[in-house]
Amino acid sequence: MAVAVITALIAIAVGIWLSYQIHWFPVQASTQAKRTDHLYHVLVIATIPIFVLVVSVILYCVWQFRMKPGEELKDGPPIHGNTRLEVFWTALPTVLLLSMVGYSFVVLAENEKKPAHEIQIGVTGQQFFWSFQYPPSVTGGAELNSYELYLPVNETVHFNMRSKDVIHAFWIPAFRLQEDLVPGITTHYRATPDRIGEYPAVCNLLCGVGHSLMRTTVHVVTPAAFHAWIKSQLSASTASTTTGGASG
Ligand SMILES: [Cu+2]
Repeated sequence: MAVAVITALIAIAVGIWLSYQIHWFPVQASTQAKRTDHLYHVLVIATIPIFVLVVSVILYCVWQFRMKPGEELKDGPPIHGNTRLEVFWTALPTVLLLSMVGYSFVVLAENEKKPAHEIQIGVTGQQFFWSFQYPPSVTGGAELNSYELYLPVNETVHFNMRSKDVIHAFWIPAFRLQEDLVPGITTHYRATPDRIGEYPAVCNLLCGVGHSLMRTTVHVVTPAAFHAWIKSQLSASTASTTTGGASG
């Protein structure tokens, strides 16, 4: 018994150590990503002792209660119920599950909380590309429609997502956020990018033959670079309309 307990404790320790060595996810580029990853790691650590316990009980029973020579026609002892054991194996998973669900709920609520200040950006999905709408409240001028997604760092953005045809899903792995785009309704999520860089945004629902090409890049830049980009896009779009839109 002592050997079994020590082996189990070593297995738990090795499992938890391994969970720190494995890089589960891409780089964290939003405050939501940090909370989500922390939640994930807590869940992994909570499940390691349970996994070891279950496997230990299985191995012990396989070894202890195996059929020995001469027992081929024997039946097991007639046992009916064990109240203490049944209460234990109902109460423990209930407490564990409720605490994990509770923590997940807190993280979700925290990720979706409306901050004092946020910017609105429209996301349009269609077979097989993305476009982004920056309203006058963001551009300080006319509304801007672009095929590029630029975001200012450390500013919460509220995405308003619409689909023109079928269901798509707007997934930014580095932000750990994803939501479906459903024709006829507008869906939302909030992201607070907190790391300057370029990250992929991917359609994560099979939407047709061009689905695998439905990707773009999220550019997280300084607020100054963001406003400079908006300005350059606005002047480019007015230039193309005044010259008759040669580029189409
Ligand atoms: Cu798609």
